Amino acid sequence: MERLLLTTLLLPLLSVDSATSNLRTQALIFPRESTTDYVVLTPQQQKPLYNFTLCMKASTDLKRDYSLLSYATRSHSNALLLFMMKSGDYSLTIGNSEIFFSAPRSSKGPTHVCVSWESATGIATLWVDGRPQGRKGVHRGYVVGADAKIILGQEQDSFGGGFDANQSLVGEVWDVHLWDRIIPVEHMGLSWQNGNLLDWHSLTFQSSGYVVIKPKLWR
Ligand SMILES: *[C@@H]1O[C@H](CO)[C@@H](O)[C@H](O)[C@H]1NC(C)=O
Ligand SMILES: *[C@@H]1O[C@H](CO)[C@@H](O)[C@H](O)[C@H]1NC(C)=O
Ligand SMILES: [Ca+2]
Repeated sequence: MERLLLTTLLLPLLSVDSATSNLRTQALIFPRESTTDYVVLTPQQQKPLYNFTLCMKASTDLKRDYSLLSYATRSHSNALLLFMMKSGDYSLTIGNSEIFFSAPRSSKGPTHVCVSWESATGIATLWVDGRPQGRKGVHRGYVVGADAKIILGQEQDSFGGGFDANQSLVGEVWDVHLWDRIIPVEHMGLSWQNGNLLDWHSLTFQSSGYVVIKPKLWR
């Protein structure tokens, strides 16, 4: 009886926690600077990444560093981190090894960024607004672990935590897609491509703190 009561009390709480939605027309807004506002994304499959492509769109007018996507494992809090530097350079960290790409600072409005990486060669390629920004080598031979916390809005210094308000994203993100492979060059920067690990059109996520979902302002 007590157990039944507990189950009926807990179930509605648990079911609102993590949901799968089609966010095709929607953006996630992080309206304020904080260490408490973030979204945890659950991939469609948990698998180690030998290759990946990550694409996302973001809009912010921050003039400091901020995290675009933070993927932590228990052994590496920066297993995969896409981070924007105050300078306007992009930082990509793979297994705690960091490289930088200088890219044209888009004046305002949204940025569409894609990054791919291949373990066998360590080659990473950054694309901004559909244009390649160059290739660099980082952490050849590393494998991005499967058991991960994938977080938007905050940068993890530990598994699922260690947030710093100075690295939080204040702004909005949408069209986040992650593949376990390098997608063809002609598809980089096309928003209709759906990731097989993270798919904005079928996204399982859980938000914490002050995060708002609204129709996209930009395509
Ligand atoms: C990663 O990509 C390389 C070629 O780019 C391919 O040979 C390899 O099989 C891929 N690995 C996996 C696990 O998909
Ligand atoms: C945030 O950055 C500012 C300027 O660099 C610094 O003065 C402040 O102490 C930082 N705050 C935190 C919480 O790290
Ligand atoms: Ca940090």
